[in-house]
Amino acid sequence: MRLVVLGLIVLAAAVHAACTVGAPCSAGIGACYREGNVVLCLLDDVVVCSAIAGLPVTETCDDVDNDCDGVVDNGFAVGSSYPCTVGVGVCARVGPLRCNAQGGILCFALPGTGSPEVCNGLDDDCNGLVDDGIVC
Ligand SMILES: [Ca+2]
Ligand SMILES: [Ca+2]
Ligand SMILES: [Ca+2]
Repeated sequence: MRLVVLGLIVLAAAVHAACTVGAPCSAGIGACYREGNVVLCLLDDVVVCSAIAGLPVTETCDDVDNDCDGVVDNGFAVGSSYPCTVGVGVCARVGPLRCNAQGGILCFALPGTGSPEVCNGLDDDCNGLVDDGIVC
């Protein structure tokens, strides 16, 4: 019985040269992703990998796909459907809300750089005041 199994393994490896025993492979996605090596070639694209996917856990707001469904932080009000703004005046920039590694939600954008205030009806120096400190 053991000899038959070994014979099949050799045959499969010879016919499907695309598969290489020892080549890198992986199992799982998101936080469940694990790397390993091919230990057995079966059919085209069907290999036995030494990697064993991690176990999914409840999704938390941490910029990680904890439940291993391929979507990071699903179930939280984050992503491109939830725009937010950072900065004021001409420095205001819009970005998506995202979870951070500490379990909080942040606005994923960097405010622009201000410039000296000029009389134009805009808050050029981004201090929240329009045309302040100058005479228009
Ligand atoms: Ca997820
Ligand atoms: Ca998460
Ligand atoms: Ca101004």
